[in-house]
Amino acid sequence: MTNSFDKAKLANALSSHTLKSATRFQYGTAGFRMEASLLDPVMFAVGLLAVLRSKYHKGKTIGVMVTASHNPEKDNGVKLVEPLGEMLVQSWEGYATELANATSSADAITSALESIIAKEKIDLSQPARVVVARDTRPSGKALVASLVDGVQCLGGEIKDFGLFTTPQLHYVVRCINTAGTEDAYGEPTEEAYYEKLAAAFKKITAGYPRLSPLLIDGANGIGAPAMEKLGKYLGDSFAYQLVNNDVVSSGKLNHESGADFVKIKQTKPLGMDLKYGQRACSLDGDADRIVFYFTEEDGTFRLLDGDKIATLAADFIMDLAKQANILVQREDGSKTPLHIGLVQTAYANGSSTAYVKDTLQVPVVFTPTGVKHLHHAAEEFDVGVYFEANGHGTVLFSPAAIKAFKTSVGATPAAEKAIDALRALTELINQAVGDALSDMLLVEATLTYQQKSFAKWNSDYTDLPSRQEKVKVANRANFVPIKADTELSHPIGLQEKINEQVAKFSKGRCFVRPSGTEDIVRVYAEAATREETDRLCYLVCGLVFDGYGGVGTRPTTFLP
Ligand code: NG1
Ligand code: ZN
Repeated sequence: MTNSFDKAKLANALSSHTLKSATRFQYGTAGFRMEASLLDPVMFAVGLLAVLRSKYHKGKTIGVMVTASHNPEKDNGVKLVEPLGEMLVQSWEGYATELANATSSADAITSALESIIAKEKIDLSQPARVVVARDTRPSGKALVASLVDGVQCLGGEIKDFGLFTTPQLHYVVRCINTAGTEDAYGEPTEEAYYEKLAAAFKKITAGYPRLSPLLIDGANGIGAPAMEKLGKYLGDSFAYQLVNNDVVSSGKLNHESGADFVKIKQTKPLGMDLKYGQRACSLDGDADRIVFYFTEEDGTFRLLDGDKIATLAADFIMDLAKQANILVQREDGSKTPLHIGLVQTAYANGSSTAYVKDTLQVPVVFTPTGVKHLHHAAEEFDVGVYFEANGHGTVLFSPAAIKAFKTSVGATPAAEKAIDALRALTELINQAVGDALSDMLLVEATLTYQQKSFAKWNSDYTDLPSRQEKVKVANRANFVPIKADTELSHPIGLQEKINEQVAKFSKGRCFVRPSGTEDIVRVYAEAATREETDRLCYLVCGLVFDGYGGVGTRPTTFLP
């Protein structure tokens, strides 16, 4: 067991990355995220922490993704990925915060490192392996170089995969760490990723007429070139047209485009000519979110968001399992039907929750915002379907479910076909993390198998009108969410005032929570009509702004 490191080497390496401003860093919902120009010391600290995390896991490979997802191009961010491709374990998020803030001096960083090594009993003689990738942001390359300095100064090995989508980085991390085991996830290369998805998609859709071409908005980010490459592997099995695929011009990334823009503004992206009868989708800046949409004949915009993707997927898998008569082996020796569950957050549309419970008759679990919470809850089911309304999510299959699919024999040709489709779905759906390209193919495979149009899919249930707004406040840390983000415990008194407003509206629901990725609080409202929804949202934004530290312009611009 070794617990000492070369302090002079650390001090020397830090001297090129010392924190010079008074910025306080915090590892939040999606890692560190802020203006790219502030991130250099953070990257160095993350390099150090990745080495410790790898040594803690006895040399397993740790992933680092450099991205700020749907945020503007000037921002960037970084998050750590665990050996099986999950997000960094929560108990280490505090260490990330401590180390990043300790980059102001050699003494501070040395003692922060020593304290983590002691607390976690890390044996520094273990090897350390780190892989890194980045999205198309211009700031990414230099930030990766700072990370490399951090990794190397503690003697870690680093492999740079260059430009990747976030889910591709998670995929390779899982592949590397499962190689040669019975859970082997695939070859850790970009090509193998495309090959795996394309082969599974072709298996499910074989023999069915192809759907009309899908318009894909690449948000002028990494999803665009990735889609072009995936398209080559899909060949004739999938027809699409890519727009917003300019990753060269500056300022275009996520600009009035991408999944977040489309979801929040409930309108098509810039750069897309969406005609009646066409089907479209938008990826976000790092291609881990996707939403679908179309327009009615009268031009009305219809959004098929994460809630609709979740219900489509749950319904499809339940149907296949029924046709295949899948029974899962339990630990007590019994065999019982597949236990399927759906995980949502407070941002899920109320109609979707009612549809899942009442029509699909599938249990729903609510977690706080942020996919790490949803992912965890989904692991409790044989098939755990989790999606945030914003289009970030996936479907997890338990080892027992995968075993049941592998060993089941269909009693009829139809049952055999359903089993084949279930097996292919376990290959098609990214098991590590929400993945826009994988989710896109999941939706398209489902719709192809069911020969279902977007309009038919949309008619499963009707969304209640909803609105999400941002309010800038002096200190968002004053807002403390409880009950899976549906209420606030602080500031004292605000929740009662929100409740008073909500009570005035038919089917009214409204909650306020601080964002973990932006310096704002979010206000979400739902009610029976568009007018009431907008009014409720406006009233609560006003409450927050006027009484609880609003700064800048009072948010009234969306008043009808
Ligand atoms: P914050 O900024 O904490 O609301 C946003 C999303 C989350 C999650 C993270 C990570 C909403 C309302 N919030 O978090 O769901 O996706 O970004 O990207 O969509
Ligand atoms: Zn994203």
